[in-house]
Parts: sequence; C-alpha cells; structure tokens
Amino acid sequence: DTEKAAYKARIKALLIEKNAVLVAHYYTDPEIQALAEETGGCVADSLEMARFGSKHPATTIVVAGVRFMGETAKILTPEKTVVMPTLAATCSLDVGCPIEEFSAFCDQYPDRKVVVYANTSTAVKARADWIVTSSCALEIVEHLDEMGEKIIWGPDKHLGAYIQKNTGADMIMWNGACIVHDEFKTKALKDMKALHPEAGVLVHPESPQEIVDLADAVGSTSQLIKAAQNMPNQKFIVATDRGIFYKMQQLCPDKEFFAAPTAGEGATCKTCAHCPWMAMNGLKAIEEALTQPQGREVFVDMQLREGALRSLNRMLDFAA
Ligand code: CIZ
Ligand code: SF4
Repeated sequence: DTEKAAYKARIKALLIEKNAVLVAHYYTDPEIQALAEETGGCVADSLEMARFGSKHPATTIVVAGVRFMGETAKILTPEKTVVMPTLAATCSLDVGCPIEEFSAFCDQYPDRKVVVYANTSTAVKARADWIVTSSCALEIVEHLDEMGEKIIWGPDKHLGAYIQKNTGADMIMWNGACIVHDEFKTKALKDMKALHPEAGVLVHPESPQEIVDLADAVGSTSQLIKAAQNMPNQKFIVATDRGIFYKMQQLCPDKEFFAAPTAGEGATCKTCAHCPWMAMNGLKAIEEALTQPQGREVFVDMQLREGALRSLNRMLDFAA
C-alpha cells in the first residue's frame, strides 16, 4: 500500500544519505528481506550478516535481526556504526543464558572446553573457548572430541542433544531453548506427513529431538535453503521460522512449502513459527534507526569484545 511504499522510499534515500547498508536475517518479515535485497544489502544467517557488513564499504550497518546479531556485527567491525531497529529484539536463548550463572556453571567443570552457540551475549562469547553456529557445530564438536576434549555446551539443549547424538562427544548441557522451534509438535507433524507423503521434511536442529527424528534434512538456515533447492521433492514441510519461506520460494518458485505445525494451531496459523523479536524489525523501526539512532546503536565493552573475537575467530579459522 501507499504508506508502506512511502516508508520504503524514505528508507532507500536515508541509506544513501547516511552511507548505510541494511542486512536482514532470514527470519525477518518478507518485506524487510525484500527491502534489504533491493537496496544492495543482504539476507543471510547471523554469521553471514556480520561478515557481509564488515566487508561492505558502508560506514553504518543497519542490522534487522536480534540483539546478538547486532553485537556480532560490532565485534567483527568495531570501527563501524551498528544500529538496530530496536535493541529490545532479543532471543530466548540469549535471555536464558545470563553471564553470571553461565560462568559459575562453567567454573564447576574447569577441565571442559566451553562451546557456545552464536545466539548469546558478548559476555558469554568472551567466557567461551569456542563459538559455533548450527552450520559448523557438528564439525567443531567432532574435532574437539577427536582431540580428547570434554565439553560444556550452551545454551540450546535441543541443538546440543542433536550434536551429542551425532558425535558421541562427552557434553554437559545448559538448559536453554528457542521459543519458536520448541513449539513444533510431533503428532501434528506426523499427521501432516501422512497428508503429504511426497513432501520432504526440513528441520532446524533447535527443534526438539522427536521433530529432528522425522526430518529428511537437518541443518542451519542456509543449509535448509540449499536442501530445498537440491532435493528432488516438489513439496516441503519446514520446521523453522516461517520467515525462511521468502528465500525458499524465491529460489524455488515452482516448489510448495508448508509450515510444520505448532501447538495445535495447524498449518493455516499466521502467527506461529515466527519469532516475536524478529517481527519487531518493521519499516517504521528501520526508518527510526536511521533518523534517530540514539538508543538504537549497538555498543560492546571493548575488553569483552577481545575475548569474544578470540573465540569467534577460532570458529572462522576452523571453517576456512
Ligand atoms: O534461530 C536462529 O536465531 C538462527 C538460526 C540464527 C542464525 O544463526 O542465523
Ligand atoms: Fe532466538 Fe529462536 Fe528467535 Fe532465533 S528464532 S532469535 S533462536 S528466539
């Protein structure tokens, strides 16, 4: 509609005027992802977002995602201004893993390597020995296991259980979960599979084990998008945030995608399987990030940044 078109036009002009680039996560609303692409920004997972922003010549990065993604961008690129539509966009994994408690937990097992998921604060990243994303977690834990290391894993218990099952590594888990992926329902998914027996089932490993067990492909957001392209199926049932359908449909225009069922609401549900914090990245908030950056700029403590960068670089070097 015309109001949205006006917002988009103003944001496009502001991005140029402020020498800024918009990077959006796969889980943001489709119009936000489209806007990021139209304006020369990117749509990506958390790590690719941060890398794109650090390589881009813009001096300001607008991160449409959640808080830890803004922090990761700032950790990699402290000389740039990083703003977010709202700093209140958090993540249940980050909220459920406060540094004081997590650090005390780690202190109980000094002989273990601390491996944390990217969905954490800068302070938790600094406390860790390794940071992993769902794209590289299996390989890194496998490597540590082969080196004879025992592991403390945080914060996502489902991703941890998936990795533990597939690597056999000795892992002690922090008890965190993603409120979005934790909602997928096993019986309803079985019913849906019976209804669409030809559909491929794509599952993000933040989902409960019984959901992962029903998958044809398990992986990070980028890995699931690739699976949708490469698998021969014409239909897919997808257990991750529905924001991902934007990219899947764009890359596979002839294929059909169904949201995996959550909490009994069925496949027609318009609000389920969508992260409420990702949804805070609307057009109005993006415009405000550019016109009123006060209170929307991401800062990280420089000492913590050093520690977080060390564990982040360990992952980047491993992946390279
Ligand atoms: O669930 C999330 O927030 C994911 C998949 C983040 C990421 O690494 O892109
Ligand atoms: Fe966090 Fe889950 Fe939202 Fe991702 S989808 S940002 S893991 S709450």
